[in-house]
Amino acid sequence: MDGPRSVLRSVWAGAALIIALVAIALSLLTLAAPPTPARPLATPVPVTIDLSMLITGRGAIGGPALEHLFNPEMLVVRRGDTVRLRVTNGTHFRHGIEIVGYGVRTGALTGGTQSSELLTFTADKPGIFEYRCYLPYDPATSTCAPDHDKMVGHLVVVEPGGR
Ligand SMILES: [Cu+2]
Repeated sequence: MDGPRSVLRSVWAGAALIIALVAIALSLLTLAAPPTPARPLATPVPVTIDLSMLITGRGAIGGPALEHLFNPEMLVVRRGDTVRLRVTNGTHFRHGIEIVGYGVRTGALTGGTQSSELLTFTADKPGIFEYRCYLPYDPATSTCAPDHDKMVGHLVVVEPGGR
């Protein structure tokens, strides 16, 4: 006894079944789709960076410094960058800085006058490079200080990808 109501119910049931099947098929397709590969980070374009460094002392405010240092004691740049490093001597003694392995150094920077020099180089070698004062301690000429051997810092040249 199929009355019009029963036919209508069958049609609705059929439609619901089809919708459910389509939904299941779509969700299966989504699950089966290969994951989108992570997009690699864009490699940074080499830039020119301006950095500043002060040769300074620590300890005894208003009196002679107890120790001398390069501030900052570590510089981090990317390989390929052009570095413009302004080095200023803020101490009372003569100092000079050289980046070992990079063949870069200032002249002797006179103490007491805040003399400075701009070093420009391309950071073309990755790795860690020491920078240090290359003028040995000589009290007779006010050159460097007794803690000369402690005046070291590091230039860190990282790969552009960030390793
Ligand atoms: Cu020195």
